This record gives sequence, C-alpha cells and structure tokens, in this order.
Amino acid sequence: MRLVIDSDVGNEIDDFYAIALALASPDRFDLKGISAAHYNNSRPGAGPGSIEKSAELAHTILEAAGSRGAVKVVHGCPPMRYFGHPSAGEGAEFIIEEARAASPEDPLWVVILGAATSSASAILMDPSIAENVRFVFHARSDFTWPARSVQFNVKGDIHAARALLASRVPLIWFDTGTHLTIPYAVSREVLRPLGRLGEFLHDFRDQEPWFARDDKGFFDMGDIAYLIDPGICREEVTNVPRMDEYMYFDFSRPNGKMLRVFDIDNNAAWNLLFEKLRRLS
Ligand SMILES: [Ca+2]
Repeated sequence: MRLVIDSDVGNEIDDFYAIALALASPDRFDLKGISAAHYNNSRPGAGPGSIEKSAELAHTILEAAGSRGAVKVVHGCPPMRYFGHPSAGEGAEFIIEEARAASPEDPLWVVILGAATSSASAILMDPSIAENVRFVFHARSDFTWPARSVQFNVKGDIHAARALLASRVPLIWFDTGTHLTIPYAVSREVLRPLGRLGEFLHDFRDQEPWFARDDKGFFDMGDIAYLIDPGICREEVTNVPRMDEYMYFDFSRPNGKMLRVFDIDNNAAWNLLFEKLRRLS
C-alpha cells in the first residue's frame, strides 16, 4: 500500500519504532516519504525548531535502516492559525502530490503520528484528493473517549484535528492507549541482536531514562502494526464526531462513520517487529 508517515519523530522514541516497522515491511508498504511534523512541549528542540529536529531524526532512522536517499523526507507545515484555513508548506504539497498519483482503488494511506497540520492542510488546499486518501490519526484518548480528547497530537494542532473530523477523507481514529510496552532487558536480548536497525532501536532507549523504563509506551508503533495485521487489534465502527476548540466531541451531527481502534495485542505487535527485522538482518 502507498504510505506517507506524518511524524513528530524529533519528539519521542516511539515514532522511531513505527518508522522502523514500516521500513522493515517492504512487502506491505510502498513508503513514499516522511513528513517531519512540529511539536510543542518543554523538551529540547520543541517549538519553532521542531520541524527541523523531526527532519533531522527522520534522516537518522533512515540511515540506520540503510534507506537514506531511498525515502523522501519533507518539512511539515507550521501549526494552523485559523480553523478552516490551511497552513501552507512542503508537507501538505507532498501529500497532495502523492494523493494525486494514487486512486480510489489504490489509495494513499497517511499515518499521522504527530499533530495533523500537514495532512489537514493538504485536504483543505485540495479537497478533490479526498477519494484517493485514507487517514490513520494517532489520537489516543482512551480515558476520555467519547467525551473529549486530551491527546498530545490533537492538542498540537486543534484546528487541524477538527479539520480531519470535518473532512470527507475516510478516517481511522487510533486509540490504543499505553498498551505497547517492552521491558528493557527483553529489548536488549531480543531486539538488539536483530541487525543494525534492531541495535539502533534498542540503544536509543539509553538516550533518556524514561525511554529505558519497562513501562514506557511505544504508542505509535501500533498504527503501523495495525496496517500490517489488523487482526492483532480490536476496532469498532463509530460516528464521526465534530470537535470544538476545547477538544470536546459532539456526536449530535455526525460526519459519517469512522473506525476507532481501541486495543492492541502487545506480544503480537512486538513479534511482528521482531519477525520483520529478522527477515532483514
Ligand atoms: Ca509521535
């Protein structure tokens, strides 16, 4: 399947695991590129420099996978300022270009693992791409669903998340909480020996103490694992809510239906990663 990953990879370790799983699955994905997304928190590199930071780390994981140059990295768009108005930039243009090259029978899947700015801007700039595109939005909010979202990616660009929910693009709301974890000792024993990429993924846990914790969630890997084997997740069909500027959902005027993925089998997801890396190494 045609795939673009829209990722704030500069922010977190789990985006690395998601991108690695996609890179290790050429039998499943035709990875067209990575759009480097902004993020905003108190971590170094956040804010105005975050798009550049995400782009830099996207190149780092491509290098570790031996795919540098083979997969395009584009700079995502800065946060939207007004609801309904796109934020122009390379990320949106790239998604439009790839969507135009796709078709309803062979659509472009865009997996959004950070704020949804580039993806939402693409659909606002050219609504005609809607039938050629599918969005998977990592919008984890399992404690507050269906009342509201309090999720980092949603908060990162509320205008953009609202635009996704209001669009005609088929949407998967990916909401599996903190289920994906792997103890440090297990990733050292099982993941690290799996080639250069496995070694990189494990060793990156040493960059920050909380990456190395046994209960660290590797949230974003779930979205890619789901696209490889939906059978390892549980999902439901739900109405698409509107969302207000305070991130509260409103189901009174639904915008069609969407899939909400709300559970993932932890061991099955890790085994998928190990199996793919084993084949590469
Ligand atoms: Ca992310």
